[in-house]
Order: sequence, then structure tokens, then C-alpha cells
Amino acid sequence: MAIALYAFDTPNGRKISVALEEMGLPYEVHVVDITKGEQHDPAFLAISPNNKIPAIVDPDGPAGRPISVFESGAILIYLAEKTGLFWPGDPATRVAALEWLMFQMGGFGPIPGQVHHFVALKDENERRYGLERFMEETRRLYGVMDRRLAGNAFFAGEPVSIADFAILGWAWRHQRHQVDLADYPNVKRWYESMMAREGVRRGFAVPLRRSA
Ligand SMILES: N[C@@H](CCC(=O)N[C@@H](CS)C(=O)NCC(=O)O)C(=O)O
Repeated sequence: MAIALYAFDTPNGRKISVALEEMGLPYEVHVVDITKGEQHDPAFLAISPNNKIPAIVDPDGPAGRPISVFESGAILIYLAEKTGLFWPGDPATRVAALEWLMFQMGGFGPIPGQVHHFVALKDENERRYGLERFMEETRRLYGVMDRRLAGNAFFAGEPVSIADFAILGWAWRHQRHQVDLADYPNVKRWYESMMAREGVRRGFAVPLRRSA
């Protein structure tokens, strides 16, 4: 039975559509339009108590019972454990996948997300302060990623892991947080190789907004 994906067209939503496509899992999209406040609907809160996308409901969860999962990192781990895919079997490599997944969840998401917020402000002073603070840190994070990828094809080494899907969701928005990937050649090489994957293409193409 299909997994229900509750999402919108944002980095955190795209992480999961990409992972579901790459894993070949059947799923159906339920758009939660966060620009219209739909993340506060009681029915959605029942599965995502922090009123944020993404969330999933898997009708075929542990012991064959339905389960809902919120928080994109938890969803990625759940799907990786369910399928055994993009979840390194070697314990040391799995630790690396978890490290880079947590790096994304704790930093490379919350920080560029602040750039997205401040860049849209009209007040010049508020904008300047926020951008100074969060763009510098965003660029530092790209530097961390570039150094990691200097000696590794993917974030946990070989092969691709769920950490790559998590980080890709945010790197996909590099223009919005005003980062030129040419300044980070290893990230650029990784980004282009990830975006060329068939499953990734499908994951970014699936509609996560209602048509007007
Ligand atoms: N840590 C959460 C963050 C999710 C998140 O920030 N989702 C945003 C869209 S990318 C959202 O739903 N925002 C709506 C709101 O804050 O009201 C995750 O990774 O799932």
C-alpha cells in the first residue's frame, strides 16, 4: 500500500520525495500548503505535532500496523531501515551517514533557512544584520561540506546515503541563499552528480504544490 507523503515544495519536503523515488517506494502526495496555514489543520497536527512538513503515514509500518512519522531526519532513517537502502551496512559508514544527516538537520537547513527569511525583508537594517550573520555561517557550512567532499564522492563515502538526500534538499536552494557553487568545487561536483540521478530528477519533478 502506498505511503502518504504530506509535504510542500520546500527543501525539507523535497528530501522525502527524492528519497521515496530513489527507494522505489509507492507513495501518494498530500499537499500541505504552508503559505495558506494548512500546517495548522487539526488533522495534520495529529501526525505532525510541530505543525511542519514533511510527515508520512506508512500503512504498512512495524508489525504490519500503520505508523506516522514527522521530522525529515526521522523519516529518512525510518525509510532507510524499512528498505535497507541508502543505509550503509558497514557500521563505521553508517555512523558517517548519521553524522552528516545530523549536520544537515542541526545546521545546514536552519541556517540557510534564516538567509531565506532575511533576504525577503523590506527593512534595510533588519535585512543587513540578518544577512551578515547567517550568510557568513551558511558559507562556512558550504566550506565544511567542500572539505568533506574533497576526499569522498558522497557524504558518507561510497555509496550514496540518506545524508546525501538530506543535504541535497537544501543545496537545491543555493541560489536563494546566494551561494555560488563555483566557490565550492567539490560541492558542485557532488551536486551535479546527485541532480543527474533519475530518482532525484523524479523526486524534484513530482508536484508538491496544487496547480493554481
Ligand atoms: N526540522 C523539521 C523542519 C521542517 C520545516 O521547517 N518545515 C517547514 C517547511 S520547509 C514548515 O513546514 N514550515 C511551516 C511553519 O513553520 O509553519 C524537519 O526537518 O522536518
